[in-house]
Amino acid sequence: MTPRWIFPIFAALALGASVPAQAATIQITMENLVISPAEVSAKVGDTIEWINKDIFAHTATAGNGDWDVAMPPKKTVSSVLKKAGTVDYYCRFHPNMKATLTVAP
Ligand SMILES: [Cu+2]
Repeated sequence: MTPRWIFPIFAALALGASVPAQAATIQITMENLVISPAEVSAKVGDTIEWINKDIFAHTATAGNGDWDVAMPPKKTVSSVLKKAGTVDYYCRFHPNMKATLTVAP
């Protein structure tokens, strides 16, 4: 008889195998009205975890209109990068919050 714990391990391996090997998860934090790091380099297929540590909402809004991520207070939102290029982005509520995301193909 197969021990019960074997099945969750197989399930985890199967999930892991569906993610492309090189894809990374990069964290960008918004705290005290500052985006850090202010410059991030990533690749298409990478996941950005937008972490809002403030008690008010922020957005990460691409200056070129490509994307607009809304972060409720004290929440983390994930998005997957789909397009290569350098994008300057800002927070719609706090236009002084600015940063740059460079996405390689
Ligand atoms: Cu903001």
